[in-house]
Amino acid sequence: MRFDRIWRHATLATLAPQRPGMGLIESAALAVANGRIAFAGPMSELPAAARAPEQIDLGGRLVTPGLIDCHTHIVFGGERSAEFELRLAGADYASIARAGGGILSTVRATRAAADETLLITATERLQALMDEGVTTVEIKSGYGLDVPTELRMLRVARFLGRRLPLGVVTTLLAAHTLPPDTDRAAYLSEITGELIPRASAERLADAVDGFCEHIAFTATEIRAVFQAARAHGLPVKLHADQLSDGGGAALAAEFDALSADHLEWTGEAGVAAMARAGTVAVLLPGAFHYLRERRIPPVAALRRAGVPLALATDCNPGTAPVLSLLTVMNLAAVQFGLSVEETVAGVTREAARALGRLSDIGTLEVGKRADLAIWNVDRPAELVYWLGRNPLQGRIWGGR
Ligand code: DI6
Ligand code: FE
Repeated sequence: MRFDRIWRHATLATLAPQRPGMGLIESAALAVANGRIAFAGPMSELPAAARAPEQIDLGGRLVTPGLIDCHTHIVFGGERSAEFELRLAGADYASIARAGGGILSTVRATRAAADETLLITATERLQALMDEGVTTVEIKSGYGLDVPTELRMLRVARFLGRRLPLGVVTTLLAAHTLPPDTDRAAYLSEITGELIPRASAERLADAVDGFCEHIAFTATEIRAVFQAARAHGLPVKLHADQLSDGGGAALAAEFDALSADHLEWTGEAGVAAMARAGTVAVLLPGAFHYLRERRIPPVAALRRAGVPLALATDCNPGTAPVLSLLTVMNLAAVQFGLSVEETVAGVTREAARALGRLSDIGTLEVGKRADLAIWNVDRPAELVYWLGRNPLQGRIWGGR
């Protein structure tokens, strides 16, 4: 039986849903063929006739699915450290945004940035994530806020997915905030009548997102955006209940959203609606940390309701200039009370689910992409325990 590569003496954290916990298999083997997992199980069950030109003994090291960062705004121009200093001196995010800073500050920088600049700066940030074993990243638009720049951002994201050894999933977030000097109704018509149809027709976006918040768009406005997304066959996700309970989680669930993200202010009704719809909760402790939030998402209620929990960096220049998914796992455990198992699942299986890609990535199961992370640790908890240590031993993308 011929494979391309076989890893032996591994400890596999399969995250296979039918296995308990993280689906750990000790003294395991994993074999790949044509970029796909062809065997993942006890070495004793590997066929005796298994052959491969390359066979690696891992000496018991941990192997997880490649990490998945399912919520980023990683393509953008400029940076906002000056705003960060203002916030350290007592200014708050919402008042900076209302004064024309915040997202709009990055919109001005992104509109002025050449494609090459956006590519170079995003590549540098993506490399930091890949250095920690990330094999798939979701990239949102949302700093263009006009048709040409929103589409340009999505094209840059697609180009990054072609140029780098990395899976890239794109999301149109034109409904991020109202662009300056623009009529609300006119901009929403531009989103629903031009941006979504073109992003769909040109296959630039895999989903549509929005920011449902008092400093951005109302539930009624987001509903119109989601109706247009549905009309053009695009799934939706939502920045929901981040700074206030605007009913975002329930609105996301109403449209069977892939995910509702942030959720610091989500109430019981929103949790129940998400559970009914199968909408994934994407928790973003990086933004919680940078905004000095005091109210954590309703993790216990989400857990009781069986809502899947995913984690992501939310990498963006304003509320989460975060380039470490391992740090996010630690923050989620320490600040939000997630278990080690929940944090590892949150950046693998559940992150894949939040992207609608669980059939292809997110677990170590036969037939899935051979996206793997090999760790120089004895226990999975060591991935969450350290701050500032990167124990990645090897990153495998598509079996290579
Ligand atoms: N919520 C956030 O935390 C980011 N966007 C959003 O909808 C903030 C983006 C920024 O401040 O640039
Ligand atoms: Fe975000």
